[in-house]
Amino acid sequence: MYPYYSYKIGWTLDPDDIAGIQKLYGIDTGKPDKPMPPVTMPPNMKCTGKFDTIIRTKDGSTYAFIGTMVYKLDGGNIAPGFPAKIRDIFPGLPNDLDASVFLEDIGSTYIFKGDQYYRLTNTKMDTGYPRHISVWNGLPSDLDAAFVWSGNGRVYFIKGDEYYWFNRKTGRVEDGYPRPLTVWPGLPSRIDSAMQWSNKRTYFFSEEQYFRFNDYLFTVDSSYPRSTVQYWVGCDEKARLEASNNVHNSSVVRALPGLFPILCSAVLSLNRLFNNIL
Ligand SMILES: [Ca+2]
Repeated sequence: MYPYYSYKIGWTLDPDDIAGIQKLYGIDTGKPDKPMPPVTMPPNMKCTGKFDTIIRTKDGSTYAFIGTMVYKLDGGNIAPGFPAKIRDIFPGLPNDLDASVFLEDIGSTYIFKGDQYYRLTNTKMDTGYPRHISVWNGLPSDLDAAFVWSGNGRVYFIKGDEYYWFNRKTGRVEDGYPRPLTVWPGLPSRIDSAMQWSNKRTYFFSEEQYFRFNDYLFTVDSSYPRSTVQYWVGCDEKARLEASNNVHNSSVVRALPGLFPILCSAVLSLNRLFNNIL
């Protein structure tokens, strides 16, 4: 892998480059990537995209928490029975959560509030929780967000305008942290929630907007921020049409024969092509 590429006729990528691209974007199947389509809120619910925190669970589900309520985002629609009270879906979990992170290798979801944290397997609280946040040696209480960055697999926590790398091997916050959030180009000064989604991309949520991070260019993708309400909560028809157009555009690009090897030889252009796909 090199920091810079220029295109030459007949030149091909090294195998590790191709493997890295396919890890991020998947192997080309000739089919369009499926964007996250807008979902429909019940007519009696207020439409808001400001999440306290958003998580994934071992069974592949995605949940967004807002105050006392939780939304399950299932296959592009709100799952039957949602939005629902947190206490009804996640027994023992409090309202107004701070931050959360899913550790895929052990299948556990960790949720933080104040100076306490909770460990869950899917929606079920594991025995012996909550515990004090001091178990996470070096982390402060009252966190804002947490995530596993898809670029290196490390666990990061955000509080205010600073972030922490929690080193899972040593069991403590790494020396030299916290560092300023400005290290992550393109992110706003305040993050409400963050998540590595099932597509292995890392998303940051701030107020009513969200940002998708480009792990190769190490900055926010150029067509972001976008409206969380439109693309994740899905309250208006405009967003639905835009998502539909993105599927169509992706189909046209992917249908060109032999295009994928050429795209592999121009990594920066490839990333731009994905800018319109959620
Ligand atoms: Ca938060």
